[in-house]
Amino acid sequence: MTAHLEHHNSVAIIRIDNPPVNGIAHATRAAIAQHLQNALSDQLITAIIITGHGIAFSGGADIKEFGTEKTFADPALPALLNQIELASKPVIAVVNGVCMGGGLELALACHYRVGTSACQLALPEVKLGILPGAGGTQRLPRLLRMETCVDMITSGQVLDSSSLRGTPLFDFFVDDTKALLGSAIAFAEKVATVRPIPRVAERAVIVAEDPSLFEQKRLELQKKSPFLPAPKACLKVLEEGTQLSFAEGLQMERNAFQELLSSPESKALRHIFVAERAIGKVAGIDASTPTRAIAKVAVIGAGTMGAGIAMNFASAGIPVKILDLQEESLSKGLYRIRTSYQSSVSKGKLNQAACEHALSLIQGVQNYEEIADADLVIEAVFEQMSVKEAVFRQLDQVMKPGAILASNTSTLDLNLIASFTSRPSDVIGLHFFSPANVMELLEVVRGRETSAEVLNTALKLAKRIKKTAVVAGVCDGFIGNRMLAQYTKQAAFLLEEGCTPQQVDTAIERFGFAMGPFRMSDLAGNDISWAVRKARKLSKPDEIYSALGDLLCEAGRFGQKTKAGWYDYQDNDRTAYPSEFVLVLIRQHALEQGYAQREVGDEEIVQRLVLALANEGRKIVEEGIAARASDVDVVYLKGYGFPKHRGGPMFYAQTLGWETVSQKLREFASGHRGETWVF
Ligand code: T1G
Repeated sequence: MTAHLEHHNSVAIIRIDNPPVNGIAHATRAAIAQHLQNALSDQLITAIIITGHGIAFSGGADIKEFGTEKTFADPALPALLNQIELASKPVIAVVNGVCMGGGLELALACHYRVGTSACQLALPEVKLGILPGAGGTQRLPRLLRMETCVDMITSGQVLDSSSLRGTPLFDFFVDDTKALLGSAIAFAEKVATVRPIPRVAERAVIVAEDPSLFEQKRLELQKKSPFLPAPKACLKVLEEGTQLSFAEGLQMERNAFQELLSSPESKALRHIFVAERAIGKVAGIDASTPTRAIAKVAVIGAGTMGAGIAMNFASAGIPVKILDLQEESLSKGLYRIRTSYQSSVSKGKLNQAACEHALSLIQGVQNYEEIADADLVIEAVFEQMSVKEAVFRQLDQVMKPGAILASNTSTLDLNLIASFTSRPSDVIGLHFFSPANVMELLEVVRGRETSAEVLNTALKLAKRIKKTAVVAGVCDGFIGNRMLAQYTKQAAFLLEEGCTPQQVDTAIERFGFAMGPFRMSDLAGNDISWAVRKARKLSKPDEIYSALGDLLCEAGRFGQKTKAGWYDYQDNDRTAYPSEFVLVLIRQHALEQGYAQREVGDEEIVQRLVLALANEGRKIVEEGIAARASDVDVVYLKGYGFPKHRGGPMFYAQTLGWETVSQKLREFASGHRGETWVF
């Protein structure tokens, strides 16, 4: 939580030391200020270096202090940076590692910057719903092209330090990272007597080469992130800074920073930042938990999911065999993979060499013996227990001892699947989301007997294939699909009460979802959920849900693939057109069932849908299926498109207040299909 001061002849070295990433907490700021003062008043010191201890220079202001009085407690970061900039002796930032946010702003306030390669530099505040609040928007444009500053600050993009070598941001660049500090000390001794001391604030702002830069970017940001105020605020502060003095620009930036810091969007994004890091804290797993080496993977089933799953491993450089007993589906699956990679190449997302390398790691096979030596096998066959049983009994016979047996099941009982084998502690669920090679979310389903070693191996492997892994217990639908079932159920009930599909979709899309439930269902295929309802009717005959979805499918309206679903569609056009047929179907159904019709406002539509998610999420946490509410948020943000500026269904409910939520749930329970509200 501090910083240390050491001397090297006439050079003082202030080393920021606040693990894990040298976040600039209040205590750190106070320590740096104290050491700076001591070095300035020490007659023997002619130059001062500031650097980081360990892997980072600094990951920025300490996010964990946001929302507390420590954020602005003296010395506030801007005041500290002002002290550095006005120091009477040269202060040199030695960027030894990650240098982000307030960390980069600190380096910018120094008089010189010494860099080395392979360090991450960014002003990522916009990802937290704020903007650089300690001079970053005013100092960076005095060193780098405005085009670079606009991209960096409005997107939070991370740049490698090497890409900035030779720009005015670095006064000296050391190739040999091991010699960084020694070389920097020599540099400090060289500039110790140079006067006047160079101050970034005294440089002129670099004007944009393209005068339409700001206008173009404004239009782009409005389209790309209409619900987030921070990107637009970043652009505004950069643009206005070109017309103001440095001091006026700092003040304007500070005002904008404080306004954003208190915004609901920033609170939501900061919640997500912490939530995404909390998911890795899993009961029974710690640094001492062993893992198994995963050098070879096998996938059973070459369908859409199996092919997508296999791509994740090949793209991560892990050889993978796809087994499908049907030659036609195997060749279809391999073809699907090749065209998917080629499509990424043609879109410029992948280079040809990487495409060929990934394809070289994928092999199609047609008998189980050929996958026996895999370290992990993932079953991705038809979602029916009898089919899973046959596969797992076969795997149990064939797979080498110690192989991990995973199922991609999206709803079925993993404990039952594990019972088909003699090694249930090696069985785990790896629930990928379609398209499996694109969607970031991975539900890692922990069976009753899944060993800690197997679970830990799956969590480490998820990082290797760039997935966000959330651990789920075993229940119908695990976390996301269980919540989705309640969401879609309420959507259909709203139709029975008098809403139209476009009214429901428009309301929830105004809330921030990219696509409402009915447009989404038409895209995914209404027949998919139809099959799930039919299967569930066998296991849960008393389950109450609207028959509208079944009536729609019985009319052959499966969605975009049949050019008719909840909406009508035209050839080569994905536009969803309101359907007169569907409106008649809905009204006829409501009439036959005797459902009273009424006007339902957008706010109620949103609350019925979002609180259905939160209500189910709360039960999922209470039952121990999810470890914490923020894990539920991560699932719904990463797997189901919950708008990130709202923080997640649980964060939304917590912000509303659970007492208010309960009051609204009681109201809903007294309304249409009230019996379905269990809370
Ligand atoms: N403050 C406090 N803790 C932080 C932190 C920060 N800035 N950054 C990371 N951590 C913690 C994180 O919570 C986790 O803790 C551990 O470090 C490892 O993180 C005025 C006000 C730096 C690139 O937005 O991008 O400066 O869970 O898993 O993958 O303008 O963390 O282990 O307890 O992500 O190696 C601006 C955010 C702040 C940078 C490292 N800075 N951090 O990635 O590790 S606002 C940021 C990152 C600001 C000024 C404003 C990444 C990383 P735990 P990790 P990583």
